[in-house]
Amino acid sequence: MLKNKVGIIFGVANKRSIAWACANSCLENGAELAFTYQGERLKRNLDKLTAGMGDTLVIPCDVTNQAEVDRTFEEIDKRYGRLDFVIHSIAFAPREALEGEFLATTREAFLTAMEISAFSLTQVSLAAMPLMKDGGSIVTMSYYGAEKVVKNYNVMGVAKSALESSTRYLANDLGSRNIRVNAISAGPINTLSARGVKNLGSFLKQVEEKAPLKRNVEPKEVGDTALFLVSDLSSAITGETIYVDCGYNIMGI
Ligand code: 1JT
Repeated sequence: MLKNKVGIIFGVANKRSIAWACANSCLENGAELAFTYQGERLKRNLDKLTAGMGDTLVIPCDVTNQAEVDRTFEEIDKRYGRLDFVIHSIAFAPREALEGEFLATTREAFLTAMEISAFSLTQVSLAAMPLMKDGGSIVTMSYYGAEKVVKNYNVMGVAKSALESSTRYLANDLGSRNIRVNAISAGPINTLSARGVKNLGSFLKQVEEKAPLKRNVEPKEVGDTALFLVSDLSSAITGETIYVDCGYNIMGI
């Protein structure tokens, strides 16, 4: 499905990352992939995960550093001279901001969450654009807290709202180049990021009880949706937020 397509994946921290599930779905379908990481510790994880994959591009990219973002796409240009898709699976907010009242969010926490979790999609899309010569597809990850109040999600919910809105504005700007931009709103998954979250267990249990499918989402199901969105099967879908949440979001009481 992705034969002869080149993609780059932002946000693999370890084997449980949503980004890694996306990578596996894409690799099983013939894609050529490059990866970025933030920080030396995460480089070692990524080196281990990509060890069996031959000569894979693994590039440092802290999105708060514009020079690293520019260099990332220069490396892609040097190696492949083109790019077909981007999977953006990065977010951050200081731990203290993800508990207690949203009201107590500091300026610094707010700006950090917005910069890393929302602005980075625009930044990466602009840098990817010139390499997407035959059109392309950009996919990002959101969460239900963008749309409804979820206890403790706080400033991340505000950042995810901005991310989903950015998805629509970018889809409009890039549509004439046949570049599509979509978000996946995944149900809660027990990843490294989510592990710091108070009461994640109770959220997982709530989904099992309330979601139409009576279970939680598997990372592979998010990966397979990303595969669909970066493939030509979704050629008329852009600016959307697609829920991959076992139906949780459709339920009222
Ligand atoms: C971040 C973190 C972004 C955790 C995230 C996230 N998007 C989803 N999750 C999982 C989650 C988090 C909370 C939650 C439910 C699910 C942590 C690091 C910063 C970025 O609230 C109940 C808080």
